[in-house]
Formats: sequence, structure tokens, C-alpha cells
Amino acid sequence: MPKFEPVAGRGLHTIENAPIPEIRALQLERMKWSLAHAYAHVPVYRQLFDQAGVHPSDLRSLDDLQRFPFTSKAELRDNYPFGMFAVPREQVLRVHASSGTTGKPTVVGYTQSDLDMWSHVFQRSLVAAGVRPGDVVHVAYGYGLFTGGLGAHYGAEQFGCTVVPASVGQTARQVQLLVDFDADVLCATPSYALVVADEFRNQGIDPASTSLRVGIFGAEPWSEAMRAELEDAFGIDAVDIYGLSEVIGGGVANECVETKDGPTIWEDHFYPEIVDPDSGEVLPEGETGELVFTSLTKVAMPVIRYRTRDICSLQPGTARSMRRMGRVAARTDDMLIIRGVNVFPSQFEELVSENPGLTPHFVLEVHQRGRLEGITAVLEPKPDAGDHEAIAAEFASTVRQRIGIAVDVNCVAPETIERSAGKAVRVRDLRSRQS
Ligand code: DLL
Repeated sequence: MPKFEPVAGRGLHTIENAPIPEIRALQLERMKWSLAHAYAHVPVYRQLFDQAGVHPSDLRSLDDLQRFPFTSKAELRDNYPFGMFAVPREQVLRVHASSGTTGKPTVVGYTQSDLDMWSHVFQRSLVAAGVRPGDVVHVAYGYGLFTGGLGAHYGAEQFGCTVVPASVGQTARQVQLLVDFDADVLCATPSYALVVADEFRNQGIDPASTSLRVGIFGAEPWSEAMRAELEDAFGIDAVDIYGLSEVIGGGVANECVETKDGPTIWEDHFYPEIVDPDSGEVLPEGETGELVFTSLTKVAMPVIRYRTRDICSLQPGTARSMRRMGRVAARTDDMLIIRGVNVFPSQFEELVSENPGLTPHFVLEVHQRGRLEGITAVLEPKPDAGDHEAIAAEFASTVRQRIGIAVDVNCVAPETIERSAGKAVRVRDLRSRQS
């Protein structure tokens, strides 16, 4: 196991600003370990490496990583729930999960060492954001299987902050807690932070009048326009945090407050590549393509060349020596992020096809009402299916239970939904996107 030093509680961990050759040397040492660990303990990796005719001992330089095969959500799905673990299940102290492309979630496991590493990189993220030990950190990311809440929680607690585990929802109460506890830091999805700002105004309080100093916003795409709005509304510095469950959760990368020029990737733990989404070829720094991660220190569930589906670019370091990522511009798949929940149209496809009263034709309309994004599922019941209102109510309840989001349902007459000759167009985006 490669060693990493836990952060002492404050200040910068020196590796973040180490000379680049030192960072590369550490990455190579850790990558050798990670590939060997995955190969020795996860049958899927052994099979994939063998098929590609590569062995962990073939990695002599960081560039050799290109010879190793990619992985994706498909491997996680096919080995659901614990087949990607590299340690006996008894050593896994926690699991998290996020939406898969079909009904099954993708499961991630953490050993004690993984949880320590996660808290460690989250503390770096807090330092980058301008948080200080002793600050009151209000965590309004969801707690539970989603990594947002607990990731921020343990990172901030170990950093020496006073953590308020508010979780998401009950917005009037969030406002009360933020005011009464004199919060310094708000962690939330940017869309929810805007909802909280509106609730302040509804209660006749100027959100800029609070003690809030820093906002750490992420888990979904947002824009410079939203940053300006949030900074203005709360009178804060707003920084971008990136992550994905398969890699660790929130805190894979975090923007530095002094530059606000894209999240710095904690690349001594997560090795980034940008590849052409079609050919898989590695692209030079600065070019836009699909972000791919190889974990360097993860024990329970190493990921090797994991395709995130996020489209962005890698940029040289500015506030730190480590590289930054540009804003996530798009995804290569059709995943939607609705109020922080990852949603795939294929999940709806499954529910529609299971329902005997429905034809297979449906469209998801993504709309924005006020601050909140939502989905209307437009369904086409069979002619003899009966009462549309009852069908709609039942479908909405199934979606709530199985996908975990509230949706509106609109049942339309037969032959209303446009048929397409090629790939069905399942999503109609009615949101007006800010750039
Ligand atoms: O969203 C982890 C997280 C928690 C990140 C808290 C930040 C803060 P998942 O639910 O697995 O994990 O979703 C991962 O969300 O592949 C991106 O498409 C998207 N995403 C996450 N952060 C950002 C961001 C968490 N800052 C997926 N900007 C990723 C744009 C983001 N997209």
C-alpha cells in the first residue's frame, strides 16, 4: 500500500505545490501499485488486462497507462453489487451508490484507508476554498447513499470545523439554521443554493446579510453566470467542487478561491487523462474530450482508466502545481442531473416497459420552474388502458420509489408522441441554459 500523509489539520499539503517531476514520480510509484492491486484481487481487471495482452509489470512510465483497457459503468453493473471489490467484504466499512444506466445502482466500497484518503482530499478542498478550522460548515448536500453529504461531513469534521449536517430539503429550516448558527460555509448543489437564496428573500432576509463567507458548490454542471449570481446573493466566494461516486465522491477536484479557474485535481490520488470519446486516443493537455480517471491509492475498489462520460479539458496548474479541469461542458451519455439526482432515460424505459397499460413511446421533458429543474414524463397509454389520471399517479409513485425523484406525468392520446426513424429522442430539454 502506498503511504500518504494525512493532512495536519490546516495549511497546504506540500505535494499539491511540489515540482511537477516529483508529482509524476509519486504518481508512477502509486500507479504501479494500483494496477498490481487491481490485477491481483479483482477478477474483472485480470480478465480485461489479459484480454488486452498487458500486465501491471508493463507499466514503466505514466504514458504506458495508455496500453491498459478502459472501464466504465458497464463493469460495475455487470459485477453488481460487490464484484469490483479488491478486498474481502468484511474490510469494507461503508458503501455508497449512485444511479446506473439501468435500474441497478453502481456500488462503491471504502476501507478505513479509503475513508481516510477521502477525508484527506476533502480537507484539501476546504483549504482550496478558503475554509479555516473553526468555521461553521453547513452541509446541504444529501446524506445517504449519495456521496455529497457524508463526504463533506467527515472532511470538515476532521479539519476541525463545526459541521451542521442539514442535508437537503426543508428549505425554511435551512435558512433558520444558517442564520442562528452563524454559518461560514455553505456546501450544496448550486441549484439548491439558489433555492435557499430565494427562501431568504421570502422570509424578508437579505441573504447577503448572513455570516456566510464561502460556498462550495458542485455535483452538477453550473456556469459563470450562476457563480456571479450566487456570490452576489450571499456576498460569498463561490467555488466549484467536482467528483463522482465511482472514484470517491465529492472532492476529487476543487477550485482554488484565489484563482477561481476550474477545479484542481488531487492528482496524487486520482490520475486524469482526456481521451477522444470515439477513438479512445489520449489527447494533449488543453484539448477537450472525455475525462478518464485511474485511482492511485484506493484499496476497496480501485478504478483503472474509468470513463467518467464527462466532457472537459485538462489545464496546467495555477494556484497549485497540480492540473486543473475545465468546466464540465457536456456528457457523452444521456444522463440528466435533476436536483442533484443522476437520472438516465433508460431507467424510465424500464419502468414504461414494465407497465402493461403503456405503449413504449415516451418523452422526458426537462423544465425549469423558477429555480428548480424538473421532469415531466409524457406517456402514451394504450387505447384500452383506462383512466389516465390513475395511470399518471401510479407511474409518478413508481418513479419516486425506484428512481428517487418526483416527476409530473402527462398522459397523452395514442399516436401523439412523435415517432422517430432512428434513435428515439427521449429527452426534450425546455430549460433556458445560462452560459
Ligand atoms: O455528484 C459527487 C459529488 C458530491 C460531487 C458533492 C461534488 C459535490 P455522482 O452522483 O456519482 O457523484 O455524480 C457524478 O456528476 O460524473 C458529473 O457528470 C457530475 N458532476 C459532479 N460534480 C460536478 C461539477 C457526485 N462540479 C457526476 N460540475 C459527474 C459539473 C459535475 N458536473
